[in-house]
Amino acid sequence: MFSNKEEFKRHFLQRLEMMCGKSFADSTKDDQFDTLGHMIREYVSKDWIQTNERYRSSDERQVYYLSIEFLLGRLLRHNLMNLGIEELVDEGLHDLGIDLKQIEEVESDAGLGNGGLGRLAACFLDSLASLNLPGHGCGIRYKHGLFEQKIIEGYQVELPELWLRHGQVWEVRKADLAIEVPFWGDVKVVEENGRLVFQHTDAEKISAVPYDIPVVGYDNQTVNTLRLWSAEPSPFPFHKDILKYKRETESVSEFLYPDDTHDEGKILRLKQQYFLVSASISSIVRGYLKKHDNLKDLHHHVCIHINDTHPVLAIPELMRILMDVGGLGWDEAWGITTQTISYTNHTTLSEALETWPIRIFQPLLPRIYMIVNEINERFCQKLWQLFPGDWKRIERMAIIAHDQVKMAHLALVGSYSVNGVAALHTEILKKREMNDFYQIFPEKFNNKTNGITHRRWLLKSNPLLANLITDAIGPAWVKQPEQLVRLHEFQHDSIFLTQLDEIKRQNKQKLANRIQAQTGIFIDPSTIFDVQVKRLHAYKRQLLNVLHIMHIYNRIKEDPQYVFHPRTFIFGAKASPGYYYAKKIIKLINTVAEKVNNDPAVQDRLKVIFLENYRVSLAEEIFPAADISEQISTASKEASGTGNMKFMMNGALTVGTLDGANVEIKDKVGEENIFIFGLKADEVLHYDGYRSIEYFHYDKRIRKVVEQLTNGFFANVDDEFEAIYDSLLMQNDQYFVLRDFDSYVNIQKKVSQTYVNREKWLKMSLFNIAQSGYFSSDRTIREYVKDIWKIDQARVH
Ligand code: 4GP
Repeated sequence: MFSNKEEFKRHFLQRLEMMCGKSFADSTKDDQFDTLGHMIREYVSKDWIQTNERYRSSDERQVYYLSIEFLLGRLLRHNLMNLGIEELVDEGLHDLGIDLKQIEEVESDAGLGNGGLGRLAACFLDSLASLNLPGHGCGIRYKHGLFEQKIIEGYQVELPELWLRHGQVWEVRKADLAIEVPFWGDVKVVEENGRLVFQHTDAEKISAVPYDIPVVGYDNQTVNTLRLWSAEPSPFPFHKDILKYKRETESVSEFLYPDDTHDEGKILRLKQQYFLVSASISSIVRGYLKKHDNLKDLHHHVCIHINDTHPVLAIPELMRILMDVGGLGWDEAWGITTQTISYTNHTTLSEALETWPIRIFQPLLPRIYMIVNEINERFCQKLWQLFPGDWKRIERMAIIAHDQVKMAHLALVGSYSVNGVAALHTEILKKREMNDFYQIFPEKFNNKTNGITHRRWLLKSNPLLANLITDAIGPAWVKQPEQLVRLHEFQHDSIFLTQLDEIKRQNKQKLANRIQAQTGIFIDPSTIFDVQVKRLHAYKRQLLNVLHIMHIYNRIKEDPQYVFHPRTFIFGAKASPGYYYAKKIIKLINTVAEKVNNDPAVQDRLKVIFLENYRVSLAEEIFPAADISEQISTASKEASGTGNMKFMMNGALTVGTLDGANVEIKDKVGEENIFIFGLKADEVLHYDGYRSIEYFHYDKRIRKVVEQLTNGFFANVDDEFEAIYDSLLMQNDQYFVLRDFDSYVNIQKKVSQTYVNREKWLKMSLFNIAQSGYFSSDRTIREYVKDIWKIDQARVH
């Protein structure tokens, strides 16, 4: 297509005129992005076809990663980089008077996810392709990804996200591969050749149309596929009210996570889950049967990995296909299913453990319900044999109990591997949350500490640092991130440390410019950039951070001589639309910001910024500019965290509790290179007699900030923060914010003292970068391959 700059330019100009029907001189940035995007998509076609052919003709086990979320972000720069044509394209466009950076900004983020779980899936896709592994993503092509957040008068306002508004350059629609997914209706049992056959009759069918997105590996000609399913009306619907049918059908892939607080929402959510699973498994089986006569050996050739419980219906769906379509008996089908499906748990928070009322589940998915019921009966019989008479235990462990289907139990029973996402999290699953299951299936449990793709989160998003690293240790780290340890050689190299300092300063300046452009607020890059970016949730304790800011503000006001290194506190967070408390915290952050940023008494010393609409592309600008990474969840509550790894890789130092993967970050860098504070997980889990009111009474600093929530300190907000006040005092502070306050204030003092010792700080920062290779998702994926998926390992090493 093009192999040098001149060819690229020629093609680009030709293509632009043909595609847009206008001359180059008249073209807009959108036209230029579209043209370039399509060119690059076509550029990868040859490798894409070859990769697929290679997979088809090999006998290697294929991994299908089923996830209700894929938080991809933008793909243009990432693809150019992985293809090794970034420079060529950049220079070619430059010759034409186009700035690639500006073109990049035109691309919408593919925000098909809420947070960590969805971003992890996207990092895994990159690592699978870059490690040359047969790993395919299966998800839903939501018309609207995660809502767009606007902050209006300090409040979060949600607008529909419109990533498809200008079309999608990366996807290829494959209408000929559509699959019909049945809902509602009845199940008829008929006898055929002496065998009982189950027929799903009178079903309402929805057509699942695949859109394939290429997943380009780094410098290896491997192009994997992310297949996203879109819900469309079946081509030959028999329906009285065709418009209603169309509307209802399309709603299945309209929004990511529709509100599920009402039954209407619940049905839709469950529909989405079955839609994803049914379409994906039918397509997997269809591909498999092209090469094999029957399904008896499926598990030797296919792994289906379920990312949390949302796709857990893969278990009964595979059973259905093996039995009703493949003609296998229950035992054989069960043997195959339980050697095909593996499962990752991402949270122990009980509100996130999904259950579905039978009254919804059974009519919507009649055949699937029968199978789940049978799985449950057999499982309970097995439990009865193991624990005769122990009704309590059986009731606790049953898949169906109290009119509810428990999705996590189904996952635990029907998969061969269950993993947590950080060592501490897996231990908590084994010892507490899933202990009943661990007792009977100890061999299923294993840990896979999360990782992030260092290609997006360092090489792409922080080119200055990436270049410094490459100049120092050569380029091999890009393929072997563990080589970052070689940076330790530079611990005493003052020139290197100065360069590191200068790069951080430049990245901070860049972010400061963006903040000023966006909010009008001037930020001084010589202040400490102290950053907390993640979903807004009570357990993540953004509140602790805010109370600390209020405390610092009070200190400076009380004593203008108070020694405090100037800081800029930066937040980014979306709250679930229905999560009242989280939205109040956003309002609180913005109210504190308003007060602090406008008070001349603390000017130059304290700034608070809330960056609206936190998303992947914004994150890429934030991580390189951070000095401090706030990872302050109540210990035991954050399964792993992955932002913590992105900060570390970009040289920020962690202020954190011993929670999730923070524990492993601490193990890698040593206590002297991280700021740990607060209760430990065991202390939280076994805390005896916590009374938050005592902390309120006995600690003046706490009393003052908590009272400020409601005493008119913030003008014009009356009872705005009552819910927060109540959570701390009336509801006894479930997340131990007041309990950890003192410890947090102390560690923050230590941060300030350390920061002024530049040499020490830079050495700590370098130490973190050097140790961050372990947290590459390449390492994580290698572990999945070795312990869970057991794909031919020869290729991975
Ligand atoms: C998140 C966990 O909260 C986070 O600790 C973890 O790092 C991430 O998954 C990836 O494993 N969970 C979710 C969710 O995003 O929706 O449950």
